[in-house]
Amino acid sequence: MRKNVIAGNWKMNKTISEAKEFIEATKAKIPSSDKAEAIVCAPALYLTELVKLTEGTDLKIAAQTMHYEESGAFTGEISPTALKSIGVEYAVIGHSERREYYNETDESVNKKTHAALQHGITPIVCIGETLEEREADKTNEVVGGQVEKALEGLSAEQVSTVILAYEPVWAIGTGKTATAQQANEVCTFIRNVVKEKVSAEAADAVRIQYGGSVKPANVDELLSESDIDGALVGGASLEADSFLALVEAGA
Ligand code: G2H
Repeated sequence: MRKNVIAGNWKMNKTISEAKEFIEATKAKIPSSDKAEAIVCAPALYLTELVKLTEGTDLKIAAQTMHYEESGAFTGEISPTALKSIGVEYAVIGHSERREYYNETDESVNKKTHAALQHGITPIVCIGETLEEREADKTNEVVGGQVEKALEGLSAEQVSTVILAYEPVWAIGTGKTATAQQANEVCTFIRNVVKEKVSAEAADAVRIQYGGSVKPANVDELLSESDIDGALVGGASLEADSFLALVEAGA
């Protein structure tokens, strides 16, 4: 049985006091991690402090992106080594906003996925099609290509530990959620790509989240689908009560 992963992606929101307040309000209420994994993807600036605040709890802290090199002249970037040194265990890689605004490519996503795994960081690898691509009937082609490239060169064992996040770009922050059936259809397709390109065991083990306007009102339906193993949530993860409701739904 795959364990659900509920991850709140705060994006570029919250001050440090708001971030700490949220963690204090939620950390003791997270169900034990053998039921579901609960993660907050926080702005990089707060990671050190939030990791310390959540020590010994079932709430985990993730970076929203990272570089693939261990160190070097990359002004403003954060390395996997640095993340590991402060105890960060997860990193979002290739979110569509980073693909759109910061030149993230399938190639850099692949390098970052390798780097994360080499440093013991679980990558949450985002994939998803635009509205234009969906309307042109290219969803499988686009998403399949992204999955294949992201996982290129990884062993089946490594792929088993990756978290994939299917986020149709047209459903992000727009209030338009894919229906549970639409979302599951693509997640099933993704699992089949992993089966074909990697192994049946890896396909069975890999967790696939859905993301895009997930909220307490629609999370149960999404999580009841056979190939959806959690959610990557932006807007609805910013309030403590709403985040806790989402985590409860996944547990
Ligand atoms: C998709 C999602 C979180 P939202 O980006 O990754 O955001 O839930 O606001 O659509």
